[in-house]
Amino acid sequence: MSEQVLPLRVTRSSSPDAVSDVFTPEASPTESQPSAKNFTGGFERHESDIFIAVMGVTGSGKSTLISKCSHLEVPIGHNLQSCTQEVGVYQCHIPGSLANVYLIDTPGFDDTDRSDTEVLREIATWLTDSYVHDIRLDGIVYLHRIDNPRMQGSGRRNLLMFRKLCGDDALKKVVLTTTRWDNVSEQEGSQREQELVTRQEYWGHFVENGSEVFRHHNTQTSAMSLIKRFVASKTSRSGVTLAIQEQMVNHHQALDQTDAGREVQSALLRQQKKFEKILADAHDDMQAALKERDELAQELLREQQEDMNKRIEQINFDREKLKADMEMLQTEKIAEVERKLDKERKANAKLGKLRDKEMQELKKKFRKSQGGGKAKEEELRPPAGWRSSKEFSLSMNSDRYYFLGPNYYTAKLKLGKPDGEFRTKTLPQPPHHLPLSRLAPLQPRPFRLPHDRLARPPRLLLHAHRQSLQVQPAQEHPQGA
Ligand SMILES: Nc1nc2c(ncn2[C@@H]2O[C@H](COP(=O)(O)OP(=O)(O)O)[C@@H](O)[C@H]2O)c(=O)[nH]1
Ligand SMILES: [Mg+2]
Repeated sequence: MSEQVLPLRVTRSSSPDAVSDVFTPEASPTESQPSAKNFTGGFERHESDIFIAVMGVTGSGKSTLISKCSHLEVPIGHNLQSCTQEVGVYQCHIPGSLANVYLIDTPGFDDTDRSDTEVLREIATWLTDSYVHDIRLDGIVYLHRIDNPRMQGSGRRNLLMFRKLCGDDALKKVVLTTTRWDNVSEQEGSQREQELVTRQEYWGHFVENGSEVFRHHNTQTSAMSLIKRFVASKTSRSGVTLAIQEQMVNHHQALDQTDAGREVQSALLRQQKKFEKILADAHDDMQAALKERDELAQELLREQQEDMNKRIEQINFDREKLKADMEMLQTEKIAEVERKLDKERKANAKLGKLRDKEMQELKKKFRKSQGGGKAKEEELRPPAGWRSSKEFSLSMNSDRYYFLGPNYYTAKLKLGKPDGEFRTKTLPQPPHHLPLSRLAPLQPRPFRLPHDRLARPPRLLLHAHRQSLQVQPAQEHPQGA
């Protein structure tokens, strides 16, 4: 076993009223000690902790479900591309329960962006590493879109991979959950659900082995009632061991020897055979094209051969990657995270230098403009291209406020308290530090305020260097928000 431990991204939940409610501790792989705390965002492990993996096809609603339970920003895909590339752990509180629930977001198989080998490696790395640190899953939610008329392609592939990852013993902890009921009629949905449950090759086998079926209606209540099932059935012995954990951790098998790994391996071999056949045919066709001096055909066949060779090369690469055992998976993951952190550190350092330079220039400008010591307000005006001082304002829309202020100002919000006093609150800074001239298309940044505690409209104070400017909030919704 490696002495290092994976720096996993864990997102903690907090009150929905919090101004800035997401934080992702960045444990350095070299600093952190091997401990189950790495899987719980630094929290102490408790017997009552509940770990639930959320799996299913890309777009089935895994991240949406998790964000409904945790009130956290979970990257959600709004086009065909997937968002969840890595396993992410999200902590949530269940009202009326003292248990900490950790929901584990996972990438789906048969994805447009990643090969099944990569996805399996990612999931296997998390499952084996957590298992080694004594974390057992208390449940697995498998999501399926009920508006999918047929179980084909990605749906079948994911279900098969899911079954191989779990093994039959773990199926009693699975809740097969359908999403997107808003896209089908009750009758249509019920028919499909019935078909899923009765057909052996779909969910029949799962249900026979103790899996439950649940309809998720894309509301928070529905999401909570799904999670509460696991809370209710939690006992000190309710955690399960998945087949892949048993095979890789307890039996020291390499990924390509596990059931899930074998499945990916045989799919790769099927593809390889197909490509080799195309290559052989292209070779014969090329002989004929050469004989007939057909240059266009030769050109097209060459392109096809190149394409097939590349694909076969990729398959060989993927097959090699499947040969990893648990230690190799972890070592390579740590190296990957270190590379990413290093890249981020370099980018931040570059950004910092750029910002310092701009700050120096701004300071110089201010000093010059202050002449006899009296500040000129022009310097604080928005740069050219900004329409009016409204952009320096808060805009109110129910309990959401949009801060459109420029990055170089420390924005402090004055909240009127019922006793007539003000209390100031520092607003979260926009994430990027850009020069003022490039700020015009700044994204509105929504945040929440304790509405009931506001006696009068808030005022925004912008401090820039030694000058400050007070702006009253605009009452309307900002453009584009
Ligand atoms: N209409 C509808 N859309 C949904 C539902 N659940 C998720 N979505 C949308 O489906 C898309 C993909 O969801 P996401 O949670 O990223 O799926 P993931 O890839 O499984 O994590 C997003 O645009 C969601 O807003 C649902 O029950 N009904
Ligand atoms: Mg996702």
